[in-house]
Amino acid sequence: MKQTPDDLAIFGGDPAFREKLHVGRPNIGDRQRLLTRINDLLDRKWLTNNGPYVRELEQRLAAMIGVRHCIATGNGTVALEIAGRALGLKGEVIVPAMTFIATAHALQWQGITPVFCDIDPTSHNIDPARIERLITPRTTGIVGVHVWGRPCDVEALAKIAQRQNLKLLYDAAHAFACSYKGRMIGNFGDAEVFSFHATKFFNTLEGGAVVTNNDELASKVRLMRNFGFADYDDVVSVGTNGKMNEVSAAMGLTSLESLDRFIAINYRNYKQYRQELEGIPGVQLVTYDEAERCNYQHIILEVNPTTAGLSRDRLKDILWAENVLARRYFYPGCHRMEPYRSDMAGAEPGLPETERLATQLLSLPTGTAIGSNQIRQICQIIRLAIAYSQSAERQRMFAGCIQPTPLPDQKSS
Ligand code: T4K
Repeated sequence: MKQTPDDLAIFGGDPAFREKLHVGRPNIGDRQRLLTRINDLLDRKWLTNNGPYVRELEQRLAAMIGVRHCIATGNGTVALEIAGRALGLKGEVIVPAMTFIATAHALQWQGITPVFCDIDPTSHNIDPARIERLITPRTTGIVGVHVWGRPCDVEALAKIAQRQNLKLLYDAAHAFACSYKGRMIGNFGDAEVFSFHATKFFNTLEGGAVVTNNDELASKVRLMRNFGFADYDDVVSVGTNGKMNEVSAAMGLTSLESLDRFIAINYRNYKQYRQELEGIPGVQLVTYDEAERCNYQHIILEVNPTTAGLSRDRLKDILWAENVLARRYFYPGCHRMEPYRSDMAGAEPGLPETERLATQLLSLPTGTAIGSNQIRQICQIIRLAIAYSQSAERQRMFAGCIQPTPLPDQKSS
């Protein structure tokens, strides 16, 4: 365990960890059960196209969420594209910029213009108070994102959508197994979309789902997921290939059996981070409402550079030197990425909270790959870095010591 700032790797100490600690390391359930399922599906020779594992997974997910329809897809992005298309989104759609780029791209990919709305600085979710001023005659919908799994203000958004006759879709990529006022996420808006990507706490390797209580919408989504085929040789609508394959569904069924364990580990990690980071000036952990169901899959730090005496980026560099690959989710905000950055060139984005938080949030490793001892060390590194940087004299040295972060090298490790 590092004792003094001089032990920090950024100043020449040994890195705290020999192996890199990633954000988003996949959780894997019972391997034997997974392999048995994979053997079964190979024997069955039914590998994709609405196979038995996909149908079983859809039923289990719908039952767990308490929603009428669950349509499994190849990933969360295609689920967003299909749901948006089935809802008839076109023209302009209001979205937060504080999200993964897929939320905006899923619209833009279909010729829909995402109109970026600022977020509430407390919840990090789209701010309902700022939506109506963005509505134009071309606006057809709102896409809310339950960032970090903390629900959007679903009541306020429903009122706006109803008043303005807009469709309401939720990107619930972070919010699988979370609830709002006891009702599971998946039951709000016209439809909600999950991602079951490898980095999500519940994963199907790649995967996603559209969930809805609207029967007509569900039928449209099912058709669109499979090229618009209603039957052999019978195409009744435009469609794409959004299908989930059987290996992914086998992974999903296996992950589902370990869901409670994954959540318990995430919760334990969250509580430890919370306890260890308590009282460190300038860093605040994003907290969760423990009265609700929550997956606790994101450990998000908000770094106040004035109080902490160092910026989020500097803290990230210090952690990376220790092989803790903390991530700047979501930086720099969708509106500062292409093609949106060029489309808005010269225009004032009008997203002050998004801009500020994009420079202050840092995602830390959690999940089944991270243990208590590692969390203790990560928090100690943060504690030492901040204690050190708060001395004005040392701060100047600090500024000189730290080089810009290289591109993530985990892909080559
Ligand atoms: N909406 C929201 C709000 C989302 O967050 C996402 C996805 C979507 C929509 C779209 O859903 P999908 O179409 O992806 O189903 C990652 C994920 O690729 C992405 O799924 C996720 N959000 C996003 C938040 O994170 P990157 O570019 O940061 O991924 P990458 O490759 O840097 O991986 C992250 C870390 O995970 C790395 O440090 C290494 C580790 N990792 C990753 C993979 C794939 C592993 O240890 N093993 C693995 O197999 O986007």
